[in-house]
Amino acid sequence: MFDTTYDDCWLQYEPVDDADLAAYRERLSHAYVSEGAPELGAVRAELQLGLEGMLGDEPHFWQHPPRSVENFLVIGHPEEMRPIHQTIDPDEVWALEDDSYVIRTVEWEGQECTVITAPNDAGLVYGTFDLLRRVALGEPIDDLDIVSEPANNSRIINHWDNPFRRSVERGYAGQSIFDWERLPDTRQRYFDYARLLSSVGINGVVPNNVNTGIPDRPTANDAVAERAGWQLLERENLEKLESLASVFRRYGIQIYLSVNYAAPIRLGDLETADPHDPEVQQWWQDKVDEIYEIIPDFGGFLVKADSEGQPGPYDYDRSHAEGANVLGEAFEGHSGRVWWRAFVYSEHDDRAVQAYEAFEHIDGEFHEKVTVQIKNGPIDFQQREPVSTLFGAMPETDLGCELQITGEYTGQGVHPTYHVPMWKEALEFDTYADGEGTPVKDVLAERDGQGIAGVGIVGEDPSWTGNYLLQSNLYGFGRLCWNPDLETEDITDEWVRQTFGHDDGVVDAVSEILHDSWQACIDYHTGGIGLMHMMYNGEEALENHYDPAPWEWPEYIGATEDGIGVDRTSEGSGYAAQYRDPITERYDDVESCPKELLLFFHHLEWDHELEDGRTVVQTLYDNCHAGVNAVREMRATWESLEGIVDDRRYRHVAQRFDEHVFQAERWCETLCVYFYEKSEIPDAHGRVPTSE
Ligand code: GCW
Repeated sequence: MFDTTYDDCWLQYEPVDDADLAAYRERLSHAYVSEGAPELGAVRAELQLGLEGMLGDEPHFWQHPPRSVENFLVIGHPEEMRPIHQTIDPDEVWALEDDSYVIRTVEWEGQECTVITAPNDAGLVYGTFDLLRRVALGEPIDDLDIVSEPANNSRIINHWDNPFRRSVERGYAGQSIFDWERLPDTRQRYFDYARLLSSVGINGVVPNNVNTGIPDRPTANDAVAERAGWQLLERENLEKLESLASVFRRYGIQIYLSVNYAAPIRLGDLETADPHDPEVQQWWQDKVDEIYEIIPDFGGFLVKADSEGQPGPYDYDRSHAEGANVLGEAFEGHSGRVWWRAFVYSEHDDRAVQAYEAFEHIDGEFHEKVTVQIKNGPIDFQQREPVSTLFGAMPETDLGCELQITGEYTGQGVHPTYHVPMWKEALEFDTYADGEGTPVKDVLAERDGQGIAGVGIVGEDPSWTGNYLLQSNLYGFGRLCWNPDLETEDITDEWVRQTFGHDDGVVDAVSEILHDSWQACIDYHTGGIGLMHMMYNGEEALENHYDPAPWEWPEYIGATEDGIGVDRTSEGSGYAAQYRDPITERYDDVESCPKELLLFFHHLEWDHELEDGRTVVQTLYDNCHAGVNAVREMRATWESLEGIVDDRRYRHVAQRFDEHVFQAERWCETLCVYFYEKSEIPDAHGRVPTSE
């Protein structure tokens, strides 16, 4: 089943430790698995693959409970098999959220069974992956009592893949894996991708870019150039989409589509896409009904409207609620919904304030089939941002959080920047939406129409993610969506062990690299006290947002001769005032504003002294250099694994570390020289060149 031209990621299924083999074999050699739904085929296939790899043999599958053995595995719905409903109260299982599962060791008629049961088919797949993960991690499975419910109802990957041309906007791992020319023919890679996602609990995939109308780079092939994402709503393409859906469905994952707001004009020959126009409403209704005839479990639409050149309701002087609701209404009576992005901004003195200005006042006006999808921060997936004010400002609206798994601003496919700690910080942030103790993760988990979306990272590269170490972000994203209470260190440990094995030296070294990577990334890209958005922005899609260019967008950093930072306090651009108290107060006051966000909220003199006695500019110099040193240490740590980690992955990562060190040095030098030229204050340690 494995195609050797690409990596197995964390589903390596390496043989377990000899000492544990007998215990696992005893419980897992015989399996009695329900039949019927496509998901159940996935359960069997995964058990075969996983157990053959880890225990040396695939299990024997029975079509009734095997009575001659002492132990067996049972997987099925609460009421369909005696070893399940005679040992576990079905009502306990039916009461669980969709996709949940129970794994329990039970005694049944003198035999011991490991039962996996769930309220829906997908839960059985997730439960199977959970059990296999325990084996891969070397954990005991002889006395299990697990009830696992996903905290977030929707756990979705947003691909920014451009169909037909197969490029990926902000993708750093090669071409898109989705081959629309050949669909409805499927590829093994779709199955393996679905397995990776399902193994960490993902339940939705949007396979096309939110930019449905803009090619991200020219192509020589006109036939390809003419076609774009908005055309996926055409019948012929919907049939191709059903083929993809049929693969993902086996793994409990629903397929969605990014759609263009002007689709009624582009595809439907209408003259307007005005949401108040009855013909427009009818057009969307007919289109959605048509989709459900073809794809009965369709997940819904994702929409980028009035943003970066995409059409939207503002074209007709309508609000985003009016714009979204015409789509939402079309989903009445269907299972899916509309994910409407809040990423809306235009020429403005401070971009940070804009999403709130566009959305906060229409809280409560959205149709129940609409979710407003908000990026974690107010700018754009920067190395570190404060948490978006909108999470605490729209109690009457279903909200989704958008995170970026791909590393657009965090070193792209080269720097192994681990995003899990950044996401934890965002999810744990207390919004005070319902008084103290209302973190973002609780706001999101509160209602069914909500959840977390992550901008995808995979491509055709054999590593899937451009750098083997970056697989950790896809893994961690899924695990956190399922359970945002997991600790970063535990997610890391799980990922490293499944990916590189249990050698203590390897586990420690790789974990250390990942845990140091985010702070290092912040330091050399920003100086660590709240600056951001200092990257190159050329026409070349592949090089964009990678190199340093602090002079390009002065409004984001507010650098002047006397100081640096942007006044976003209540007296300044007003961004801080969009939070609830006491957050506003905390950020407004330079004394209580957390140091890591200081220059995001305040414009301070270059020689303003911080708590530790160092000036602003000296702190920037020091942090930039600390970032470079950290990257050098990360590289040295990786190099200590030569000959221990397999050569293929070792060399791939080592080469990227050489590039990473080079790039971190370049960022550090470029930023420091810029700060020096603006401030004319030399580095106290003489590291920054002071003459041309
Ligand atoms: O981060 C910016 C990216 C764009 C992206 C946009 C968005 C898909 O630079 O490439 O477009 O955000 O989120 O819509």
